[in-house]
Amino acid sequence: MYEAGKWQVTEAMKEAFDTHGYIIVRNMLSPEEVAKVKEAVQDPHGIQRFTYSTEDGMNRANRTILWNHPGEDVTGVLARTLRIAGTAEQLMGGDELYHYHSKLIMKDAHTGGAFVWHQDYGYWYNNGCLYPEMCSVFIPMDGADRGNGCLQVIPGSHKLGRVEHLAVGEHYGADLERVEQAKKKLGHLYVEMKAGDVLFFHCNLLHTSDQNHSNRRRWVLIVTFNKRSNDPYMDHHHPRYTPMIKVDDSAVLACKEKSLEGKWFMKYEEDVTSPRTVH
Ligand SMILES: O=C(O)CCC(=O)C(=O)O
Repeated sequence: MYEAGKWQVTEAMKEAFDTHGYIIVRNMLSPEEVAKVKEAVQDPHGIQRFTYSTEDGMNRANRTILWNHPGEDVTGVLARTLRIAGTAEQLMGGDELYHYHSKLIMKDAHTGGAFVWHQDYGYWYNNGCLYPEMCSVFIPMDGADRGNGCLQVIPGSHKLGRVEHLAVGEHYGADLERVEQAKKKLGHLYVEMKAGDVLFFHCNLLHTSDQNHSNRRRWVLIVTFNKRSNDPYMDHHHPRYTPMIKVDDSAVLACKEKSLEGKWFMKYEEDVTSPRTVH
């Protein structure tokens, strides 16, 4: 549970992250902060202009907005706070992290698509990242539960190493035989979260989410980081090492910047992380 002004990553949190491949921090964003970030991500004149749709291969789709550099607007400031970037850095062992990319996944009411079981490193491996020394921070904008397609994880699966990934619709999915065996051995968890809770997870943690058949949308902001020491060995559609300036936690509410300059938004055809079968 997060307490403003008192937050620190403890040995117990680091141990939990190393053991299970994730930690959940409840109430890490205040309702006021969530409202501010939500207003920004919903603004039709803001990042919404960069939306594209990704089919799930099962007749549904999610809408996505992806940007490579954090920038100075509230989404970029949040990603660079000590609370988010600093916590991720400590959980990943203390080496310098840089912003790899962020995205808003819009799993809309009634129409939102699924994500097949995968590891983020299953994608990022192909980008010239030698080590699985990367992580994601999952920041729901809405309550996420079994009904509207919350994230599901296999605790401890980050220790399996990289599992083979194959094309499923417009996603790459982990080899299902491995996933089934891992579920039998390690169990499987629905990560139900309120807006304001934050999930930090390792890039080899197997995760998935179901389609959204409910009348409640499930939007999430996902911030991803790589280690400076794991600078990708080739140019690709996400940044190689770029220094990241961390900011104080108070910067979220203080942020007035609306400019999206320098964020390097991805176009649908540039996001080659996914196999493209439907256009
Ligand atoms: O939003 C979700 O349910 C999962 C997103 C995800 O796993 C991804 O974008 O790689």
